[in-house]
Amino acid sequence: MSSQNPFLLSLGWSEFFQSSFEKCQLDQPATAFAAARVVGQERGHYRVMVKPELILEAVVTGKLHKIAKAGDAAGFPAVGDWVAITLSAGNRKAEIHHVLTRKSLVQRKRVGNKHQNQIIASNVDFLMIVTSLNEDFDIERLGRYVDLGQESGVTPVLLLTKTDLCLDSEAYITKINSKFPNVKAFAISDRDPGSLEALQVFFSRGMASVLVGSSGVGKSTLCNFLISGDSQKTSEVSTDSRGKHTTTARSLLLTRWGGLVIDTPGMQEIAVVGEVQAESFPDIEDLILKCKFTNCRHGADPGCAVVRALKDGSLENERWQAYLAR
Ligand SMILES: Nc1nc2c(ncn2[C@@H]2O[C@H](COP(=O)(O)OP(=O)(O)OP(=O)(O)O)[C@@H](O)[C@H]2O)c(=O)[nH]1
Ligand SMILES: [Mg+2]
Ligand SMILES: [Zn+2]
Repeated sequence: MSSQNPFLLSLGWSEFFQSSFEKCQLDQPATAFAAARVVGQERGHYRVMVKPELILEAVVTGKLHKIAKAGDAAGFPAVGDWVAITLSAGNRKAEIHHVLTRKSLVQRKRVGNKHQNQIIASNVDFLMIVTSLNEDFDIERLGRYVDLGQESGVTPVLLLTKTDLCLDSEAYITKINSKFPNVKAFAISDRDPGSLEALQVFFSRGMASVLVGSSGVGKSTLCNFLISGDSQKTSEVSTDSRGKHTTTARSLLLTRWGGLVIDTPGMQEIAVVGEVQAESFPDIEDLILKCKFTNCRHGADPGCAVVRALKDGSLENERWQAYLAR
């Protein structure tokens, strides 16, 4: 594994990750690891990029699962992570043995679970805080996102979308500049490609960004422009009952300028600290999959993984109640 591997370099590999990788390899000389980057994650299933155009389904090894489980959510791989893998199933699947040391980590507190934070993205340079210039605009919430970026070691950037629908974008910009003098802010619209070209510096080769913000503000629309017609996009969106395309999983994509971007689901999933928002429960959904019966009612049914987890304390009752009340 050479640090000069052009493919790895184009994906953001550096000496920093190389040395973490070498350490894993030294600790386990009998296993030949390859480096890969986590580009997708949904409910305990991962997708890792191993080579250009080669994305494999991946799971964590039992050993890593055990170690991660004993700590907090940060022990599990997240989108953006570099990982040490081996190939399995005739090179069609990957097993993740180690998460390489992270350069940065954006994470959130979970509603109803003090011990399990929610990882938004790892190893990114910019936290792109997306808000549309309408009902969604909430300067206090933007402030919490800015704080989150700063606490995570990631530079926050404000993207004000849908300027085409707003008569006084200038007023918003003035307000934002006075409230956040040290944060760069851009007014953009997907109807105005020129406004998007201004973002090139953040999405160039060697840079990685994560898009966060409420549902419907235009994160995926921006992503679409950034990846310009990459077919991966469509696999990441599902149509909900109202016929709305909404992002359901995090994914890392290569931009037209050679940088990387991570799209995330909107606020239904990402709860801002201090705000009680509906959120997803991937840990509980994973548990439910382990119940003996598919129609388990998570009460008196035998072999219930939820009841077991509540008993052994790995699932807090508070979090289970939050799930039930969602
Ligand atoms: N007028 C206008 N509409 C836009 C703009 N950007 C996005 N939209 C529209 O806003 C709607 C929501 O956009 P998405 O990109 O799916 O929003 P999202 O932030 O990814 O939403 P979630 O995946 O649910 O978090 C779509 O109908 C877009 O066409 C814009 O600049 N101007
Ligand atoms: Mg989306
Ligand atoms: Zn059950």
